[in-house]
Amino acid sequence: MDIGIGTAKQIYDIAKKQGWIDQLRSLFKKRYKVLMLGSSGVGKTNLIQSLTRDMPDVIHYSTRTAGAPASSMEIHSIPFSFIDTPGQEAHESVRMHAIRKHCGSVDLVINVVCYGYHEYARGKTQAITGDGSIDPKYLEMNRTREISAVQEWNGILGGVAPYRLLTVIAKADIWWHLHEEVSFHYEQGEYFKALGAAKSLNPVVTPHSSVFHKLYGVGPLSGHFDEQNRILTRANLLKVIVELIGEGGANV
Ligand SMILES: Nc1nc2c(ncn2[C@@H]2O[C@H](COP(=O)(O)OP(=O)(O)OP(=O)(O)O)[C@@H](O)[C@H]2O)c(=O)[nH]1
Ligand SMILES: [Mg+2]
Repeated sequence: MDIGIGTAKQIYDIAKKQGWIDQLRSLFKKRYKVLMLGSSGVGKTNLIQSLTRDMPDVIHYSTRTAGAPASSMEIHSIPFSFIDTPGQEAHESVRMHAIRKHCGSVDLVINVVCYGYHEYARGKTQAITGDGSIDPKYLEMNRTREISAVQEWNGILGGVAPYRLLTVIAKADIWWHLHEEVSFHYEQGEYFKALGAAKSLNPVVTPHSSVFHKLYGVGPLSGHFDEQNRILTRANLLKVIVELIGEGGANV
């Protein structure tokens, strides 16, 4: 039952007088829930950290996510809870449990991808060729993994739903010189076509960079992505999150 405006005003006045107005405000403020998905090594955890920290530390491969921790934060005074998930194939049961647990109460799904520039505990010799460049076959293999990752959850979270899908292409500091090709892949190309039921969540695609970091500490950075780009893409990401939060998909 909604309380009337008159009653709400009286409660507000009493709380103000008695000095518990801040507690009252936070009690009535909804904390929006964002579910973070994406295969291992794409940058989900660093991305959550980058929302409240200017430049988070690079995450060492030995400390990848194992559970489904929640981080509380405010963006433009709006309270959020970001649920991180573990992307590693071995953690499938933890991930699926988190998806099923939160699917009825989520306000936004953020799906993190990085055009194949995944970084794992192992894989450096496969990723980096003798001349220090990144092997295109490694990237292709990981792009296939990104598609498999979507197909794990699109049947549960896709379809008509009261939340939207935001695809964040992380690691722009590495792939920015391929901007058009990368955007096409996620907005209209192979990846978009594989979204299946998740297409009804009316996906929005946006680039991001949490840290400047060479792949496996060796691969080249884009050379076309500077500090200004980082600030602008980050500001845009925050804006899109606030705009999409609590919005329904295409048919709601
Ligand atoms: N260059 C670059 N590296 C990044 C970026 N974001 C994350 N990384 C690095 O990529 C690696 C993986 O990042 P994580 O945030 O741990 O990836 P994750 O998606 O949480 O992986 P799981 O916990 O296994 O699911 C780490 O070494 C990060 O520091 C980025 O924007 N740019
Ligand atoms: Mg993680």
